[in-house]
Amino acid sequence: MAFPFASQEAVALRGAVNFSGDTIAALATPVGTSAIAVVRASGVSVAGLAREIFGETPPPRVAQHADYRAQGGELIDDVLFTFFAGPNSYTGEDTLEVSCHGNPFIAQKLVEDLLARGCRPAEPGEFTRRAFLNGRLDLSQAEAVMDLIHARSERALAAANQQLRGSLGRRMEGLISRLLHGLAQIEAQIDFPEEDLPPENRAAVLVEVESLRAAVAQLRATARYGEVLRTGVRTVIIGEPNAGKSSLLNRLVGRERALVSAEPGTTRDYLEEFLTVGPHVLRLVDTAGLNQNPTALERRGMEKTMEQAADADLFLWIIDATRPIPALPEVVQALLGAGNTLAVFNKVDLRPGFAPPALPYPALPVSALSGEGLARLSEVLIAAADAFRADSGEEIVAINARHGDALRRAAEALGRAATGLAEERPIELVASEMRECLACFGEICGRIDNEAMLDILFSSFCIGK
Ligand SMILES: Nc1nc2c(ncn2[C@@H]2O[C@H](COP(=O)(O)OP(=O)(O)OP(=O)(O)O)[C@@H](O)[C@H]2O)c(=O)[nH]1
Ligand SMILES: [Mg+2]
Repeated sequence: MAFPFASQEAVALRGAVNFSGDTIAALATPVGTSAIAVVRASGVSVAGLAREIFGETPPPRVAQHADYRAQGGELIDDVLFTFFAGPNSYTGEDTLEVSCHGNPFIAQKLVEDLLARGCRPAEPGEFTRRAFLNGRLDLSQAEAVMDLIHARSERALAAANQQLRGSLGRRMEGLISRLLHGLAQIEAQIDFPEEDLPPENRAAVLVEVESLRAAVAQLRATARYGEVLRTGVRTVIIGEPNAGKSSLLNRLVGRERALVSAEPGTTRDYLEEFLTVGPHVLRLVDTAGLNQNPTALERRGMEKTMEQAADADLFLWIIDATRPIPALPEVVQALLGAGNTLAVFNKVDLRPGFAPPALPYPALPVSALSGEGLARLSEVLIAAADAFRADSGEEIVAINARHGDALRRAAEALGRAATGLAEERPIELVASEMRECLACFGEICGRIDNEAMLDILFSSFCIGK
């Protein structure tokens, strides 16, 4: 699983971050009552600690049953513990995992005992950070660990698993080797400054640079899907007051989440619920109705609706099938398009045989009351969520915002390199742009010497991970 660049990187970085030899410990499971809780420690003194606590150097990777006694001899719990000898552990260091009864008080006592024996409390994400620094994971894989923990849907899980297994790393390796190939053709010439690169070689490198630009653009296009996978498809329910927006939300999530009443203007503020549809998860937002002549309070509700609309991936425009199609405020109307909007004609129980009129959006008849049309609505929602997938490769590649930023800078450098080649600028300048692009590519999988950036990245993890 380790990425070929990662271990070289780790060697370079260990110096940079002053990789101290301390041993960290933390609770790896959530605080609360559960069947079991897991405490773990990682670092140079782990083997010694295991000997001290359990009276022997445990064989690696074998779960053992033992009494856990605190330093003072007090029995804390009977536990299962597993010792992992570095480098064959998650962090790459000697690691100890202790499973105790899932009582937060017991787990806390275990952690306190490990601290009393010389461990230091782990920072958020520090186990994974050590895994990265020790070359066990590249940076995109470390991020995938986080995605895996937070995945809420089948697709998000599949994408995280593939990234953990190096899908993005492999994609980047391919780009890096193509870039290096182009760069090598130029660098060879730089050694002979009196001769410029022959025009046919310039042309060949330009073709390669253009093809790399296209590949980078393709990868950047997966950012939207990445966001959709990581945060859910932001699906905003809009429409006239009383159209049945809240009723539909309740029906979809299967409980009385939002207040419903026959009085228009019931929903004043927006509310959010996660909804799993097939392999996707939607972040469903119910909003205040869009009114032609709002009162002051309704206007404030509508402003919130518009804020939500501005961030939407998808719109469910709920239209009361018993009434004429209402006009929407222009700012909202401008956001709707055939690719992001479903016109949902509600209350068709009151209009048997109703057929939706032609609109520039796919239209569906439903009844939030009877449930009619909701199975079809789910299918359409799944297809709409699938449509965010921009990459048709076998593996799901869906970049995150950090990757997107590095790729944007890579694309800019490639653009400047292409201009330089086309306009016959000095070849050194072209080479320097290509090296800039190489540095941006490298950031994605972890050729990073920026400790502040690593701090930000790993601090978003939980403690114990
Ligand atoms: N017959 C019928 N009535 C419905 C249906 N859906 C909603 N209603 C009724 O329509 C009224 C308004 O429903 P709500 O869900 O509160 O409508 P809303 O769009 O959230 O309204 P606001 O929050 O005021 O904007 C309620 O009396 C619902 O019972 C439906 O499919 N069929
Ligand atoms: Mg409502």
